Amino acid sequence: MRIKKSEPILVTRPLLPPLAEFQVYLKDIWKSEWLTNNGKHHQALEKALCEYLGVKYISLFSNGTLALVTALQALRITGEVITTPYSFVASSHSLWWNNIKPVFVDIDPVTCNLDPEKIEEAITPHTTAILPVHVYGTPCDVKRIKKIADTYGLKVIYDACHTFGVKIGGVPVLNFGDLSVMSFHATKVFNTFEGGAIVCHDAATKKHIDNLKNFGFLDETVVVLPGINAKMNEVQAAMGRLQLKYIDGAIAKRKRISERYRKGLEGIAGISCLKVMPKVEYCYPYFPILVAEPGYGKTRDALYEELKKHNIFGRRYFYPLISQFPTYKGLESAQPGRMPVAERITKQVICLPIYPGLPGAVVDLVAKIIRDFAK
Ligand code: T4K
Repeated sequence: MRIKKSEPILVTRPLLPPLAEFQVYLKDIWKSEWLTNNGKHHQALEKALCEYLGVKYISLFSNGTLALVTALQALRITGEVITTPYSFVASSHSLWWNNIKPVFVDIDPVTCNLDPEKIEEAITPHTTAILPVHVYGTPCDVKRIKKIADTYGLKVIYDACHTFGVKIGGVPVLNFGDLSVMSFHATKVFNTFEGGAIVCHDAATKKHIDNLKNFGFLDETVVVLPGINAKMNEVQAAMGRLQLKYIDGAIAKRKRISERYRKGLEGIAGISCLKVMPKVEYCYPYFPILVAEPGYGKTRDALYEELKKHNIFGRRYFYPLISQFPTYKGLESAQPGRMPVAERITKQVICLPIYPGLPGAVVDLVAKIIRDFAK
């Protein structure tokens, strides 16, 4: 199979339901003349998501970053927060926007998530919370993180932006931690163009979060908090409602693509895929591979460029590490050599294209290019 120059294969493409079905929603929104501020589609999506995801309370947001910023506000987190350097920058930027100092801790080489073994030694009298990320949708070691948090009286806010509908032993991963934050960006498994959410476990917290995302308004004339505007609008919410109709099929297709990659890449020296964890139901948002130069014979960046020559645009999520960006690199916890696992993996990773419409033949071709380039 050859890929036409005019049709690059991108790392991800949005889930787009049939336009005609979306137009039905748009007509309804036009007719109602209600565009935002907790409209009927917003309310319906919150209800539908609670049912689909198996969570009690959800507050929709205009994007995942504002949801992260607001989650930290909601729990009044201050001082230092332990987090991972191996994520999208928004995870740490949410701390910066709250004037909180991120303390970076190394990751586990199997899951690429915050290593629970290394959390305790990073706790100081200023630590108030842990902000782990379920990277690539692989759940963190939620039980051990809870134990540490309980021992030291810390809050846990999960960045669950990659974990749509993920379950561990049948339990939704979103039910762990004090709060979980989701992203419904166009590139995610489930999208509302831009969008996000906070999952919480009680009605009072949801009310507090809803106030925070709406300027702090309690009613027409009472403002109880210095809230922000982070509301999801009706067009976004309608897109979410429609996505739910197609989401199971989309995740099933992602699963098939993931399995096809694993098979196609089997036995290539120096190329490894992330381990499939037992009892986990995944949503397959990304398909990362690690390129170990000594075994493979070529560097990660050489393979990345080779794929581009074939019109295949993987992405090096997450390179560089967040701790290597100018905003953070002066921090003590960010110093080179402090996080050897993250420092290695960030130089080895390429996320290969994965999205529901990706043809199986392209998956086979990508695997073949990777195999042939090693020779
Ligand atoms: N925490 C974590 C762990 C996250 O991964 C993210 C977001 C957040 C927090 C923050 O949530 P949000 O505030 O974004 O809701 C993309 C996304 O913009 C970002 O949402 C995502 N993580 C991150 C991992 O990836 P870029 O800068 O790589 O996006 P971009 O524009 O280069 O697009 C990536 C690929 O997708 C390209 O190959 C093009 C393709 N694409 C993109 C868009 C926007 C499409 O085919 N259609 C599209 O509409 O950040």
